[in-house]
Order: sequence, then structure tokens, then C-alpha cells
Amino acid sequence: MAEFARANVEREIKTYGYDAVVKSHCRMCHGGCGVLVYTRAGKVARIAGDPDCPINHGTLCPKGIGSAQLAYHPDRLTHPVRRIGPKGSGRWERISWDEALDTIAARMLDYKASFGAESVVLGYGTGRENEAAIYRLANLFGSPNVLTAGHLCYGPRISTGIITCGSNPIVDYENDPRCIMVWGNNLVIANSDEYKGESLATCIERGAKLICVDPRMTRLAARADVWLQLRPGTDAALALGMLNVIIEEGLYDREFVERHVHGWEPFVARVREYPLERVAAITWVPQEQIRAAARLFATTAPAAIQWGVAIEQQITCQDNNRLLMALMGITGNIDRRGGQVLFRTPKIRNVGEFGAHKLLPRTQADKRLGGDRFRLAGNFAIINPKCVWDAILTAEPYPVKMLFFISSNPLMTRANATEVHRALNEVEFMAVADFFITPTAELADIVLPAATWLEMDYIGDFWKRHGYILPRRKVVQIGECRSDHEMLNDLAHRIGQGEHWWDDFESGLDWILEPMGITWKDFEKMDYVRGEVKYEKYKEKGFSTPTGKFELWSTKMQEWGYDPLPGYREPSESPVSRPDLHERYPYILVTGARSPGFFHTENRQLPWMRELHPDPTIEIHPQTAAALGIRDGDWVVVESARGRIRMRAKLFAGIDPRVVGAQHAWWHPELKDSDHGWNRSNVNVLTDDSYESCDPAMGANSVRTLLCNIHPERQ
Ligand SMILES: Nc1nc2c(c(=O)[nH]1)N[C@H]1C(S)=C(S)[C@@H](COP(=O)(O)OP(=O)(O)OC[C@H]3O[C@@H](n4cnc5c(=O)[nH]c(N)nc54)[C@H](O)[C@@H]3O)O[C@H]1N2
Ligand SMILES: Nc1nc2c(c(=O)[nH]1)N[C@H]1C(S)=C(S)[C@@H](COP(=O)(O)OP(=O)(O)OC[C@H]3O[C@@H](n4cnc5c(=O)[nH]c(N)nc54)[C@H](O)[C@@H]3O)O[C@H]1N2
Ligand code: SF4
Ligand SMILES: [Mo]
Repeated sequence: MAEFARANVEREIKTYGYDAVVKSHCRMCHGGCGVLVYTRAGKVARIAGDPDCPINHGTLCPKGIGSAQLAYHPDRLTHPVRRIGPKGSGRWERISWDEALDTIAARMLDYKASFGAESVVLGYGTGRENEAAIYRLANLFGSPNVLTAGHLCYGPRISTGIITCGSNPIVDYENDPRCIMVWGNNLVIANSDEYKGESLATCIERGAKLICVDPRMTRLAARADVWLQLRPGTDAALALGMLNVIIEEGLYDREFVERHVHGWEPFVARVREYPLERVAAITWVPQEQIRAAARLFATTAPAAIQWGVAIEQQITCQDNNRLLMALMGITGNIDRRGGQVLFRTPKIRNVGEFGAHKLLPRTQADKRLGGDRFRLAGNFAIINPKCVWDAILTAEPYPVKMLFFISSNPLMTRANATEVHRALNEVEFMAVADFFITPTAELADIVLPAATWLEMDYIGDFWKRHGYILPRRKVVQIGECRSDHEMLNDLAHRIGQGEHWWDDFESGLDWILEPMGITWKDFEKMDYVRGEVKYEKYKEKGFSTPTGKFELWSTKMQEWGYDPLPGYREPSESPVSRPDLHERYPYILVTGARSPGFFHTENRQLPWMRELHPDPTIEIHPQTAAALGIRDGDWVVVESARGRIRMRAKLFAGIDPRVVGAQHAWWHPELKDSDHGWNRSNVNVLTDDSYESCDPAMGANSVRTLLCNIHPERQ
């Protein structure tokens, strides 16, 4: 620790009477920030940013600061429980870990014997750093079915990154990009995946040009040199328009294109189908603004695209990702210092290797639910949730008998919640590992108490593509809570996988670190390790794709029977594609823009976080609200073709009058009835999960683009 920081820590300990400080690594979101955890009388007393951490430089967000309110929450589950009444009755009894894991193991083995390993579906949500252990258990068990959010989040960036250029290109904030195009992302709130808002904010302060593509005026859009306020779900058309300007005006990197690109000519022909006149009509963005953004991005070097999940939750999910990579590629910004880099991880066993994907027999992999329908997803071990609900409800293509969710609350966060509810009610056996008995857990048979980041040793950021790993050190033990990886290690022994696991998980950490020649005991004394940083690796080795080139024309997509070139398709529910529906549901609904205090369904119990956002809200333009007789703060009913919910109106001039923006993942832990109001304000009651509304290759749901109606709630 730097001298200044050390002196500061010592002063804090003395002044406030703390007993000790542990350097660790927060994971109240996707994680990443280095923290100093101060303890008093064996409990966490304060959390501060670690100024020496290269990820966050001492900064923290509200969730990190409030972590102790989660860890010590009175409603927290601190021992395993078994349901003793009917599903949803809210009646539970305490059981031991042995009994809980024995019961889960017996069910898994029984279902495997009777219906095949594929009848057992494991599930997790967004990156909570347990995915490697979950895939390991599933693959060794023989189930190809791990249900995640990967079909509409991050999975598309990874899979399209791999087929286009070998990996996921990450913004090289440490080397001062001079132009940043923020596309469907709000990093200063989300701090998502490999990134922290602080890096972007610092870059803007250092004078980088900023382009923002967002239908809502975010803090970033407000500061942008160019803000493109597009019609939601039309990103592919906008990107094609920008590519058109760059190609027409010769602003691309000719050398890169000539030497390193596959499919240039057909790609140019595709782009030419999108002259700006057409693009402006589709996207609502004036031609001059598209031209200005394209020129600024292509003529400022180095430049990078800060891309986010909004581009993935669309019918053109994979097209959008590939088009943004095309923008990075043809402007010469791929693997360029200060541009968009294919970073290397440190020399450890990576998530793929730990996940034991190679040990899943081909015959079982071929049974992956939806693998034939959504082939890009299927080839990356990702499944579309409806395929699981259908298998439960119809036993087609085979029955799914058991679900085991480890860090997911799918009733709240998967599209078409009413259907999810039916499936979870119907499934024969369900186990959940969580901090609380959530609306999903209320439908389970057994719930296991999971440890928060303060209660585990782990190699933080081990799944990310920025090339860092950092030690997360256990600070406290709370009740009988256990980390997911320890729990899965124990379960693995009970289902006959013992030879592939360890006596305790510390040895598992040693195995991950072994190629670097260190153990966990060595690593926990270190601040972090970073993989070797090298730029323009493709100049020596080409890209890690079938052609060795940057594939604008994807040979993989061609092999799987899709259009090898990215293109634009109308959202399945839009004023253009469904004028009939638009008459009844006249507003375009975007869902899910992130709130600083929550992480999806998490933190609604935490006093500090709930104070930030007391009620579910929907943003409505003041003109629209006036026409509907709605005032700021009124409760309104929001309806789609699937259902209706209630939210509070938030009048917001930063959104187009034809568009409204609703928060997602709202439930009410404060309601002690056993359904916790799961369907009152859950925006996924409104969203569509039909196969036709999804990206045909990735299976991503269009949760950012649907049609809705709004009216004031009658008292
Ligand atoms: N309409 C709409 N829906 C969306 C989105 C949207 O924008 N709009 N966004 C989507 C996206 S991008 C994603 S990633 C998904 C997220 O979906 P999920 O990741 O499934 O998120 P949650 O539903 O909050 O479920 C996480 C649960 O895990 C628990 N938990 C947290 N950490 C741990 C842990 O370490 N171990 C265990 N065992 N439990 C833990 C939490 O208490 C919580 O109950 O939601 C998607 N849903
Ligand atoms: N505090 C907090 N942080 C989080 C999360 C959380 O729940 N809370 N969730 C985490 C997860 S799993 C994820 S995936 C990330 C997501 O984080 P981000 O990628 O930043 O995603 P969002 O904030 O959901 O949406 C970003 C922006 O996309 C815009 N948008 C909506 N529709 C469209 C569209 O059609 N096109 C374009 N171009 N933009 C559109 C929204 O207006 C919004 O401002 O955040 C992570 N971090
Ligand atoms: S951004 Fe994420 S890792 Fe950083 S303090 Fe907030 S919750 Fe923790
Ligand atoms: Mo996500």
C-alpha cells in the first residue's frame, strides 16, 4: 500500500476504534472495486475504497458502501430450509447442510437415472463469479442445460466477439482513448462487466470526445459532443448508416481492411443498402447528426466504443454486436493502444477450462435445449429461457424435472413472468441458493443460504476480459452461510464427481493459479496480477477465427445457416411491424435502465438503497403525461399485450414523447405475504418471450422494445 494510504488507514483505525482492516474486492455488482473492510468486534464496521486498486482508484458506488446492510440484514437466510407447505405457502423448516445437500444429490441422481441428466437444469443469473463452478458441476454431471442471462446479456458480446475477431474487444481506458462512443450503455451508473464509470469519467475530463447513442438523455448523453437519440431497437440501422458514411467518405483504415478483413466487398454492398435517408427514417435520427458522429468517430484516434446491454436485448442482438465491432475494426481501432483491445488473461486456468466444457459428452451437448433453434447461443453453451419453461410445461423435446438456481431470481428477471411463474409452479423439484427467500425461492423445495463477498476467499474478476485478477479475502462468517463454490464442491462429492473436485475449495483456487506457479496463500498476499499487455497481436498471428481474419462476413454464421452479414430487422413489436397493435398500445416501452442503488432484484431491503429509490418508476415525457392527465409521482397502470402492472410516473423531458422507460426487477420484500408482490410492478409481466420476438441466432429477448399503453390508476 502506498505510504499515504497506509498512514490514512492507521489513522482511521486509531480514531474510530476499529480492530483491523482487510483488503478485499467488492462484488455487489459484477464486482471489480478494491476495498478496505474495517472490522470492529469481529463485525464489518465500514467499507472504503482502496486507493491502490487499479480498477477503481479508491472510488466506490453506493452499493459497495452499503454491503454490510446486506450481510447483516435481519431477513437474511442464515441456514438451509425445506418447504413444509404447498408451493408459495411461505412455510419453511430449518434443516442441516448435510440433509439439504443429500436431498438435492439424491434428486439429481434419480432424475438422471429415469429421464437423463438433461432433465436437471442448473441456473444462475448475471456474473456473480460462480459460473465456472456451476458449469463444472453441470458438465461433469452430463447436463448441457445451464440457464443463464447469457442469451441477452454479455453472452452475445462474447460469442460474436469470438466469431468475429477471437475475443471480446475491451476499451483501453488506461491509455487515453481520444473519442468514446457510448452505445446503449450507462457506465457511470452500471459499472458493468470489465468496466467502471470512473475510468470513462476520467477520460472525458481529460478531453476525450464523446458520442452517445441512447433513446434517453442520460448524464453521459447530456455531456456528449453528439447525442443520437434513436428510436429504440433501431441500432443496427444506425450503425449501418454510420458505416456507410465512413466507407463513402473513405475514412476507414485501408491497410487494416486490405490485409486483415474477411468479406469486405459483400459487406460494403450490404452497407450501401442503408443510405442516410433510409436510416434517418428508420431511426428518427437526423442525417446530419449521423454524419457528424460517423466523422468524429472515424477521424479521431484512438477511438473506442463503450457498448452495453441495450444493444443485446433486441431482435438484432448479434447483428448489433457485429456492426459495432465492424465500426471498431474498419477504423483501425481493434487491438490498438487506447482503442479496443483483445486483452490476455494472466496465465491461470481460465473459466472455460475450470468449467470443464470439454468433459461434457458430445451426445449430451447435442441435447442442449434450443441448441438447434438458436445456434449461435447453443454453440456457446447458452440457452433461451423459454426452451426450459416449454420443456417443463410440455415435456418437449424431453421433460425437465428439476431446477437448481444459484444466484438468480428468474421470476422477476426473465421475459414473460406469467409464463415463468407457471413453469416454476409446475416443475417437480426446485432448489435455490440465495441470500433471501425471494419470489423465486418461495416456489422452491429447498433454499440454501449463500455467502456474500464478505464471507469468501476467491479469485475476483477471473471471468473478465480486462486481464486482471484480484484476491477477494474472507472477512467474516455469518450464520451457516457458504459460498456457492464451497457448496458445489460438497455437492459434487455427493453425486460422484469427487475425483474432479477438492477436499476443500482452497485447493480449487490453488488449481486455478497453478500455471502461474503460485497458490492461494501466495495470491492472497498480492494486490493483483495482470496478463501481459500486447497490442496489434494480429499483425503477427492473425485473428483467432476460422479465416485468421477479422470476419465482417462470418464463416461461422454461414456454417450455422444464418445470413453471414449483419443487417437490420424491425423489432417484432413496433409501430412499423405491428401497426394493428400500435393502435391499442401507442407507446414504445424500453425497460431496465439501471438504478444506482439496486442490482437487478437486489437491495430493495437495504435502507440506504431503498431511500434512493422508494418506488418503481416509469419515465414519461411531460407532453405525453399532460395529454393523459398524469402528474409527476402519480401511480399509473402500464399495459402490454401480455399483462398489466403499476408504477409511479416520473416526468422526464429527456425521453421522446412516443417512448416511455420503465425500471425492471421490482418486487416488495417488505410485504411479508409469501408472494412479495412479484407481479405488481414487475415489468417482465409485460415483456414478450415468444421465439419470433428473439434474435434468431442468439435467442435474446427484446426487452428494450415493446409496445404499451398507460393510463392513470383509478383510486
Ligand atoms: N425487462 C428486463 N428484464 C431484464 C433486464 C432488463 O434490462 N429488462 N436485464 C436482464 C439482464 S442484463 C440480466 S443480467 C438479468 C439478471 O438476472 P439475475 O442475475 O437472475 O438477477 P436477479 O433476478 O436479481 O437474481 C439474482 C439473485 O441472486 C442472489 N445473489 C446475489 N449474489 C449471490 C451469490 O453470490 N450467490 C447466490 N447463491 N445468490 C446470490 C440475489 O439475492 C438475487 O436474488 O436480468 C435481465 N432481465
Ligand atoms: N446499479 C446497477 N448496476 C448494474 C446492474 C443493475 O441492475 N444495477 N445490472 C448489471 C447488468 S447485468 C448489466 S447487463 C449492466 C447493464 O448496464 P448498461 O449496459 O449500462 O445498461 P442499461 O443501464 O440497462 O442501459 C443503458 C442505456 O441503454 C439505453 N437504451 C434503452 N434502449 C435502447 C436501445 O434500443 N438502443 C440504445 N442504443 N440504447 C438503449 C437506456 O436508455 C440506458 O440509458 O449493468 C450492470 N450493472
Ligand atoms: S461498482 Fe460494483 S464493485 Fe464497485 S463498489 Fe459498486 S458494487 Fe462494488
Ligand atoms: Mo446483464
